[in-house]
Amino acid sequence: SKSAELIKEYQETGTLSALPSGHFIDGVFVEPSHNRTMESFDPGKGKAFARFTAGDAGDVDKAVVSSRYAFETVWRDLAPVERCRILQKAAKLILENSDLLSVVESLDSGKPLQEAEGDVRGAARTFEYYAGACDKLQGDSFPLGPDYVGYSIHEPVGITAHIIPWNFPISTAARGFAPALAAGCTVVAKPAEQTPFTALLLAKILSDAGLPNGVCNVVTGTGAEVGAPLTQHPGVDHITFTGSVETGKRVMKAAADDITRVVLELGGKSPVVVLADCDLDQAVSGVLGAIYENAGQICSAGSRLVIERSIHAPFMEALVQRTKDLKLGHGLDKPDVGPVNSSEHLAKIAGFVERAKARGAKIVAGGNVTGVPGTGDGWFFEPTIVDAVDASDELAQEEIFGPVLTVQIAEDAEHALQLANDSQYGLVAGIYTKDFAKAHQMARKIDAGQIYINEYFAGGIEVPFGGNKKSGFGREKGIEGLKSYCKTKSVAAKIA
Ligand code: TXE
Repeated sequence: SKSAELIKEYQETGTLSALPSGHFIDGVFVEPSHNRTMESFDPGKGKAFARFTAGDAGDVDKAVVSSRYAFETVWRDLAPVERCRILQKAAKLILENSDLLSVVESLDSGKPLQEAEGDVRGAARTFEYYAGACDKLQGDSFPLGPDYVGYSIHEPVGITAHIIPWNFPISTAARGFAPALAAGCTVVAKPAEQTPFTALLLAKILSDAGLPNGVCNVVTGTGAEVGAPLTQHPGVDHITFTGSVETGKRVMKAAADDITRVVLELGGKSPVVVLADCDLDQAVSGVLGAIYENAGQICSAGSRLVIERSIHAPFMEALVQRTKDLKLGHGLDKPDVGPVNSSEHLAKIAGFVERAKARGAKIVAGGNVTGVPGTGDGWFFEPTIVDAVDASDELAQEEIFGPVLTVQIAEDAEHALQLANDSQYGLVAGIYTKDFAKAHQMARKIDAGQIYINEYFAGGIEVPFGGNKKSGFGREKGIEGLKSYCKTKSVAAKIA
């Protein structure tokens, strides 16, 4: 298969010839204003495998100018059905290029290849979903009586900036680009400096699908040199940011200067509430996937297990056993759990666990930085469980963003609800119980943007996604995600 060929090429040469170089501006790959590059690393080996362009404010400006011109001269006023056809074609081309996209995504982020393949299928599905929405952005008409006509239309907000993190590079790009383009907006994106390549490949695929030049631009580089000038650029009308709370605050402050619209998708410390009457096997599998998928580097990871005391012992026995059975490995070897994304991030995760050990924490699985034979100095952390953690402990309050599960024991369902809500974050929550009335009552009372009942990560692009409290605001995905890229204009006319 194509994947096997690509993996062979990487093993033999230490890089991939299909990697793009330069920024993608105005429909082509262009060299930067200053010829500087940065290294991108294979987290599974802890080794650089490619260089990419380190842009600056000058590159950002070119991309914004290109995006503005494309918006005003072609994309804004194109018939919605034409936008629909281009996005449909994009979905098809993403699937046709899925081997390349998946291998690059796995290599660059470290995530297991099978997870990267799922992300690429999800990206195609995102374009398919929003393709179908282009020509259904209907307004309302207003009953003003016989002497008036009143109606509303949804206009595109304009030039949209997308700041993308390293944990879901292609998924986050697709989740922002597709609704923005469907609404008639143009795009300037900055991928994370750890994972620049799939956003560039996606921009080229969109161009091949028929997207006019300048409608989707990608500028690579650091947060300080590219991200900050992009969020400060007066030509940008809307910012979609996914990342840390600290950077989110900076983005919001930059947006305030020009009253630029902003959607912030920040961190989480999401609870998985397991009640005594759950299906035990279903809940164990759910908790396992919630924390170890992408090595726990998911904003919506289920990083706190909140479990009723009466089933704590049998549940933990099963969970610890299955955690110990997980195989770590290089992403391209399709392990159960891959490396974490960077050496700095590995040190941050280890710091949380080392401090917990010093406080006498009950570590019942994992707990250490580790190696995988044949991977050199890859950045691996053992799948880890810390039991019986107090709600005030930093392990229960701070986002670790790694394969570390914090267990909090609840006396009953009421206490579980209280623990679930005891957080500065409010992104998602999981509930496992066979009692559906109880599940829905709890769903109403948990302060989070989305609730999963009996299947963590249930639902797809159809379901709005976003946070409460410090997890941010604004919603992506679903029709609500599309509306974020629209501004409503109402028209009222006297006709008599
Ligand atoms: O995030 P940053 P980092 C959390 C997670 C992680 C921590 C730090 O806990 O350990 O954040 O990760 C760009 N103006 N999440 O340092 O800085 C940056 O280049 C504009 C949660 O990677 O938020 C990158 O493209 N942009 C999370 C993006 O912001 C700036 C995903 C995210 O990086 C910028 C990632 C600036 N001043 C980390 N500075 C989630 N919600 O899923 C940086 N950037």
